Amino acid sequence: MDCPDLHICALLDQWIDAAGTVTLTAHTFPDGDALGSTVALCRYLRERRGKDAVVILPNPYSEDIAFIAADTPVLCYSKSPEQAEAHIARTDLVICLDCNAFNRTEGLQDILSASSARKVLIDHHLGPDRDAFGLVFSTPDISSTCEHLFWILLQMKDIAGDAGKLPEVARTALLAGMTTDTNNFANSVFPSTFEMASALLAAGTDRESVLSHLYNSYRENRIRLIGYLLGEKLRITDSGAAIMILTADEYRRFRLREGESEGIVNMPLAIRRVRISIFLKEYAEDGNFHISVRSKRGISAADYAREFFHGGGHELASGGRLYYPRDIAVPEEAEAYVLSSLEKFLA
Ligand SMILES: [Mn+2]
Repeated sequence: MDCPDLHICALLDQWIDAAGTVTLTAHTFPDGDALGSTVALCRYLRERRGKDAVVILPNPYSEDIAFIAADTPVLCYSKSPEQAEAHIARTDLVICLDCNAFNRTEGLQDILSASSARKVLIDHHLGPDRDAFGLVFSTPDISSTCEHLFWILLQMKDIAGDAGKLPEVARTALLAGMTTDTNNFANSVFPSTFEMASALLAAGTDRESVLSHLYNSYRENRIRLIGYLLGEKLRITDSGAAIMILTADEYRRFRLREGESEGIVNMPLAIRRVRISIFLKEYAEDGNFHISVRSKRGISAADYAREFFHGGGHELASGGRLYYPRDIAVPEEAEAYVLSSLEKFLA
């Protein structure tokens, strides 16, 4: 892999040396890559550099990925705001991972923006908010933030290219985050992604355990939900768009927990004639719809999410929101909105 910019790696090394207390943060509704990258960097900073480093996430992550955190100190701002604010108040260095701007950190946005600490961005989404950070590591040409962080960590003086010097929990977290963002090597995979995996395996990281946690540890509810959605709810348009809408009512009926509908949006892409897949989840807490979009090569999920759902993300994997009454008058109009947006977009 082309090394990340050596000059800014050296600066990051110096900024870490100069810091006593560090805050690691990531985007709202943290996924495996967000949790994996913050946990990995936290463990490195604590175990190798002796820093008072804490992961502070906007809200809780799902149980499916809890194994990644192991015994790392992780605070959820929505659950323990006082503790989180106290740590940020004494923080010298804020590192924002898998998140291109503080406005994706929900309640943390104002506190982080106002903090006088030095700020670093490590990410792989399009459109980083460069002005908000003193150091920016940003490239979309990489599998995941975990991979990006891996190559940056190898440039640190004490690691010097030897993945075996990374703490074990950090190595596992990096492998897990990359695995979730690539759907286990199915998308966004670069030659460097295999190199990273190879180096982590050579260092003794237990991939079978990671895979077992990620793919063979679901609750029965999720699998029953998949059967229901694919059997009863999936609609495929003549233009090759797959649409699934999960209502707040169904969410309750299946007793789902946060994150348990994650990844279902990918499934209709297995159908030959499907070119783009849209998954809407009515979110009971704010009443709006959370949208996930996945597409096959040649169709931009990012453009679609940006144009119609106040969102964005990666070329083939992105997300957004559908608000009412701003975008639609009542929740029941969601499907009609999606159908008309698709007609415009695929025309
Ligand atoms: Mn990511």
